[in-house]
Amino acid sequence: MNQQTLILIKPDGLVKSLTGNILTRLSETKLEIIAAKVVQVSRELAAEHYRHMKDQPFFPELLDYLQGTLHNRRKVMALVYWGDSAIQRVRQLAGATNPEEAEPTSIRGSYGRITSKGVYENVIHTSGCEEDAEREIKLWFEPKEVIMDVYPTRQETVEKLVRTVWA
Ligand code: IDP
Ligand code: MG
Repeated sequence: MNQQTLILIKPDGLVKSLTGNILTRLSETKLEIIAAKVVQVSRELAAEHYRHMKDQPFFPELLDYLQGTLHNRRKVMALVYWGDSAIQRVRQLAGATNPEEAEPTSIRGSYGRITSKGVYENVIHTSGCEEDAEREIKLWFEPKEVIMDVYPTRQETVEKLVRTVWA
């Protein structure tokens, strides 16, 4: 069954120059990239993305981590991959949440670590199920940024819209 899944290359992945390695690993799946961009993550976006972790003691550090303040690299790369069993296949390639428990050849097993502050720096995020994927893709991307019609859309008329265009 074809599915879409959100992947984030987290700031530790970018700081360690792992983008190429990670995309190469992901390309082995033969899944298709249907959206990609670099994002400067606001506190609000980080908190919404990780809202299921809000009662964890490490929640503030987790937000610092996703925002890139921990790594002095304030960006993440966000991608949507599409294809057969995309969610499960990318999760498998990513490995377990705890990088020390992740299969050594998985992305997290190869490149992740546990910091002294206790946050798992596990290099990538990848959606856990279809419901999460839908919520996360809609949180990170606008419909026009995704090149396939993965979820229903509607038209909205916006008046007096001020937007930045190239000068
Ligand atoms: P997932 O990223 O494998 O889906 P989640 O349980 O959704 O795992 O956790 C979100 C993120 O929070 C993880 O990727 C990891 O960075 C961090 N995290 C989760 N559990 C722990 C923990 O027990 N200690 C430290 N960090 C954790
Ligand atoms: Mg998760």
